[in-house]
Amino acid sequence: MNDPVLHISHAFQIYGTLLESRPHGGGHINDTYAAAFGQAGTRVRYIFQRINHRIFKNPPALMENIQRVTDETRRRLELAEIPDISRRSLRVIPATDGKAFHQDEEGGYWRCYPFIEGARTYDIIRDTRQAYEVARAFGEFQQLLAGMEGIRLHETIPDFHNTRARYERLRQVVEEDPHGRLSSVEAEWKFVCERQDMVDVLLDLNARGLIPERVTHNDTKLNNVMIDDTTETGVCVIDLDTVMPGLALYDFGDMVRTATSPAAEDETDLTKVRMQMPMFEALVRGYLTTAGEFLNETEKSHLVFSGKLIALEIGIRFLTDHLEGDVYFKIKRPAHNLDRCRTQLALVRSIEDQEKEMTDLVESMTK
Ligand code: ADP
Ligand code: GN1
Ligand code: MG
Repeated sequence: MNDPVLHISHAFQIYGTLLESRPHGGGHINDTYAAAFGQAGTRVRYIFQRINHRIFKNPPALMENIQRVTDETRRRLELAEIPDISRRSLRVIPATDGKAFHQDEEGGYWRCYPFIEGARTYDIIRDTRQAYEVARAFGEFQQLLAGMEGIRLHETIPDFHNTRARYERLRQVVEEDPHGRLSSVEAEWKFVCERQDMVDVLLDLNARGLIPERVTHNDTKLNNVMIDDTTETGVCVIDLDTVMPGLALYDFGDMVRTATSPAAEDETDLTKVRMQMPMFEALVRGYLTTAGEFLNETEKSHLVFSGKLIALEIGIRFLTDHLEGDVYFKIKRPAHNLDRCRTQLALVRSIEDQEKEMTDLVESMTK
């Protein structure tokens, strides 16, 4: 059997026998497997992940971050006497040598978490309740980490949300056009160029001390929160590779990007892509219940902008990857990254069309 989990699961502190394992989830970056173990007559599942070492250059430092972050969220939940803590925060299962990861013979880095049962992730938003819950959960995650002591977390990907750097990289790739694909993306490149002024806004506000660096998740896609099957509440924030110093607005912006449109990220019918106001309202409401207590006025007044910016930023990244020959995001078909880019830019336009109403709404909810 060509199942990598078969070769590495023994290297983790897990009791019992491996019954089965299979690829799991649809993330663009890591390789994820769900594996079941027999433990004294009970079937218990775990998640195994091979960290994408090409993208995350220093997996031991990344796992040090995750260990600290999961310890801190658990400690805070315990202090607050929250029930069901083992489903509310990821827990790193140590390797047999005590490390937070195991390195296989090919140099691959593996980690293991308990499988959060009775919950699932969604790629497309279903209703306003989910939008509220996802935003509440990510806000709570930021809140739990706000007082974390010790040294600054490692930057697992430097300049991850540096939109100026993302724009400049695209410009460079456009100039080089290594795969001769530029002629088919003239419209997208023009769209981005026309919005170049946006890329410095949050960076400037941060440089001027108006919005602070915080511990943020930085990849707050809808499908990075597990939603409980029964209660429909957001139980656990997952995908912690990019938890590092960042801006709260990057997190809110990625929620707007992924939880307001009824279309898939790679939808080819762009008429389906739109920012839906009820979802946005639910996101703001959910986020403010937890993050409202620490956000400053400048952050609150840029909630709408952050959605537009992060949609543009990820659009820029998909376009860059398309021009570079699909070296970063996993693809399933030719021009997949271009399709993804187009949905992001369509979303930017939809936000622009509704910006005034969105801004009025946030004002009415924050005054
Ligand atoms: P990627 O970085 O590739 O997006 P994720 O960490 O988000 O990887 O995992 C991919 C998917 O696997 C998630 O969307 C989720 O559905 C599932 N998953 C991840 N961790 C767990 C877990 N501990 N319990 C249950 N499902 C999980
Ligand atoms: C990637 O790992 P995943 O699929 O949750 C990417 C995000 C992008 C997202 C676009 C480490 O997230 O930054 O916003 O795809 N993660 C990394 O869907 O680059
Ligand atoms: Mg993910």
